[in-house]
Formats: sequence, C-alpha cells, structure tokens
Amino acid sequence: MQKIFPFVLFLIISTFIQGQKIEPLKPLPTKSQLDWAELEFYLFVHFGPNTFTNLEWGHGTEKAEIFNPEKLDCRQWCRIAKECGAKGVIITAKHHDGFCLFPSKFSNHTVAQSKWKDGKGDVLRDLRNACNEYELKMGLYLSPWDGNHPKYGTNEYNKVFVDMMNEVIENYGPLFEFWWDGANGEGPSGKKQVYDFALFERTIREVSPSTIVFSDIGPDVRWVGNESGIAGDPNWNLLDTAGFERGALAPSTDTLNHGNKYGKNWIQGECDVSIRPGWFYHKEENEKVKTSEQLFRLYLKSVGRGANLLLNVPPDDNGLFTMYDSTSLIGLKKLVDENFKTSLLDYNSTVSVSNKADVAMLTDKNLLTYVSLDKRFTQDYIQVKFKKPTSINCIVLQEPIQMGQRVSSFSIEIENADGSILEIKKHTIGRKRIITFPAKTASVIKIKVTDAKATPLVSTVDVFKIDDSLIEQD
Ligand code: FUL
Repeated sequence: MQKIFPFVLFLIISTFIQGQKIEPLKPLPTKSQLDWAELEFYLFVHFGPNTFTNLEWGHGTEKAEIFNPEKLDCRQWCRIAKECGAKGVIITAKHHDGFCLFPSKFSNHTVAQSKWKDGKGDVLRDLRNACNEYELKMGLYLSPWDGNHPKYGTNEYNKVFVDMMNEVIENYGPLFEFWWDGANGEGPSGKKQVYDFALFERTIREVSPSTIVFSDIGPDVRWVGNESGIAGDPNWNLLDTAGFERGALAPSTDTLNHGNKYGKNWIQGECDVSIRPGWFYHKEENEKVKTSEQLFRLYLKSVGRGANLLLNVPPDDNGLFTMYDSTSLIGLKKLVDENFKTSLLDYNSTVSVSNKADVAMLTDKNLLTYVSLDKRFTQDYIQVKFKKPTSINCIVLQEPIQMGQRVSSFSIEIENADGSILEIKKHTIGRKRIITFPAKTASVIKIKVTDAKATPLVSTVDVFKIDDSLIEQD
C-alpha cells in the first residue's frame, strides 16, 4: 500500500494538471503488471538433462548422473544477458522430465543426484548470485508436468508442486515472473494430472504477491498463442478467461494472439521464442541460430506490438552460451541502439495537437504524461511538422496504459511536399506500437484516432528512419 500510494497520487495530480478529470478505463494493470511491461525484453534459459540427451522432451527416466555441465558459468549467461539489453533471466528450474536444477527436498531426481560438482552444485543458487551481480531480474519455469515424480498423476502431486513452489520462492526469490507451462502428460500413453491451479494461484499470491504469473491464460501474463515470437496486430492487453482452463481448454491461439477488445481481465501477452529451432541445446543447430536481423524483426513484432519478448538462449553441454548465440545477441543490441538512437523529432520538427500548444508530454519520454484527444475523434489530431522534408519509415506511439487501453483504431497520414499522401490504418495502440513502412519523405505527419473506447490518450509520439533492410512488409 505504501508503495502504491505515491503512484496513485501522481496519477490523480497529473490528471488534474492536464485540466480535466479523465477516468481510467477498466480493466487496468496492477502496479506489478506495469513494472513487468517496462522490462520489455529478457532471456529464457532451457537447461537440464535434455541438454545432454539431445532431446526436447525428456521422459523422466534419464539417469540424473548424465547432468554434468563441467564449465557451467551463470555469470557468463548474465554478462551476455546484460550486454544484449535483456532485463532478466527465466530458467527451467524443472522441465517436463522432472529433473530439478536445484537440490529440492521434494524430489530424488535433482542436481544432488547428478555427477556435477559431486552432487553439491545448485544452478539456481549460481544464477541468483549472478543475477544479483549483474542487476538482472530472475524468474523461474517450474513445469507442472513431471515425467519422473512418483506422485505425478495422483492428487498428492499437487501438494508436491506447491511445496516446490514455496521452496524455490523462499530460497531463490525475489522472482519477477513464474512460468506455468500448460503441458500435461502429452502423448498417447502420457499420464495425466488434474492440476489444482486454484491452489497453486492462492499459494503464489500469498508467498510472493508481486511475482507475475504466466500461463496460457494468465492470471497476470498470457501466452501469445505461438512460439515464434509474434504478437497479434492488433494486440489487446485484455482477455476473457471465464469458462476456459489452462492447457487444452484454453481460448483459441488466435484469441491468445490478439486478446479480447472488451476482455474483462488485464492480461498482457508475452512472446516466448527460441533463438534456435529447439528450446534445448542441440549441437547440430549451431548454424541455425537466428541472426541479429531476424531477432530485430521479432523485437518489432513483440515489443513493437505491446508485448514482452522472452527470448530463449539454451546453454550447451558445458553449461555455457555458445559464441553463435552470443554473437547474435550482441548484434541485436547494436541494431536496437543504432536504429532507435536518433529521434527525428529532436531538432527537426514541431509537434502539436490541433489547437493545443503544450504537447511536450508527447515527447518527454514519460509514460505517465499524455495528451487527451477529442472524444468525437474527428476534431483533434496530432501533427508533426518537419522543418525540412525528412525521410522516415518508422513511427512509435504509446498509450498511457495505467489509464487502460483505450484507442480502438487510428490512422497515420504522411504528407510529402509534392502532395502525395501515405495513409496507414491500424487498430489499437497499447503500451508500445512500432509501426514500420517503406521509407517516405515527409513534410507533415497527421495521427488521428478514429475510434476509442473512452477519451483517447496518447503519451508518446516518436519518428525514426531505421535501416531499410530491417523493414518487412506485413
Ligand atoms: C512448451 C514446452 O512443452 C516446451 O518444451 C518449452 O518449454 C516451451 C517454452 O513451452 O509448452
């Protein structure tokens, strides 16, 4: 409460400073969801027995002793994560095979039974220390599906899962995100478990209330319906979950991809994607690591559509990120920095909103400040006037999502001095909208909200010329 109070006060004051009382439009993100959205990009680490057996889904019958990453160095992972601009790391504390990367009291299939460091090692401890050193957030994937645990398939297993959740939160927290995978004994002869998700949710809310919980339908963050790193266009941060369940009974992948415009819950999308074809390390995929350019395009289709990007980088069987992966990651950072370094608004233009003079809020890079546009949509528009014709191919817009996601559709008109106009029509803005198009010389840009669920609010307008070769036609 103490932490939330100044934030709420700020919202109230900033609303009044702008001269009118604008009500937030529910559903709204919580403070933790807002903080989470600010992270934008972080790494996923799939690591475990599969790294040594060359499998994607282990059976649970693999011998624990095969896990022996002799050169394991979580500091190397975190150094690279930091250098590529990622804000955190989420690791598979336990994947579907049930092997725990930490010495769990509730399993006999863990690092303690492995050869690695004579059973004295603890990957989560090493990662916790490295995340602290490099100031990265840490999150965990703890698979509910467990191919090894003797209790799996019985009601008692739900208690085992809760015990493990408590154990990892207590020993390795604070955790910024907790991942519940929907898989459940997949395959024709797979043992199924009736998961007590209500109990899991109560537990995590009680022991770690600010941890963001991911599953295909939330409660806090949802799967975007594909594993290729692409959020829907449009992407609503809202989702209806009533009547749905995790896993096979979740909403369609299309709904997860786009969200529901009138959804009753604020559940933002997260784009999980691997830098390689598989989630785990396979030597034969070393040459198939996505290039920096491919990663940049995924950044545009995830972060640039208001979702977060969770990019998987699997360590090899030595326990290290390979140079193939790290080279692409560092290249991604370079591309993001270089392409978004120079705002074309800085010295080159004036930004106005119809008759309102003070529109500094649009360029102050503060998401808490914003301008409001006319409710009838036709009157007001945001205008960028360049001092001299300027070649552009990228416009960034942001809505102040603490006030709800309000804009339903908008258009951008890019006018050239020769009279030609490029018109782009899109649905919804959301937290961040990076719109790219073939380069056009612009004298004036007009951004009009053409429909909204409540008084439209815009907090950021920015314009760039990014490398043409990075632009992809939708
Ligand atoms: C899926 C899993 O089955 C994959 O192995 C991987 O962990 C991916 C992130 O989630 O549901």
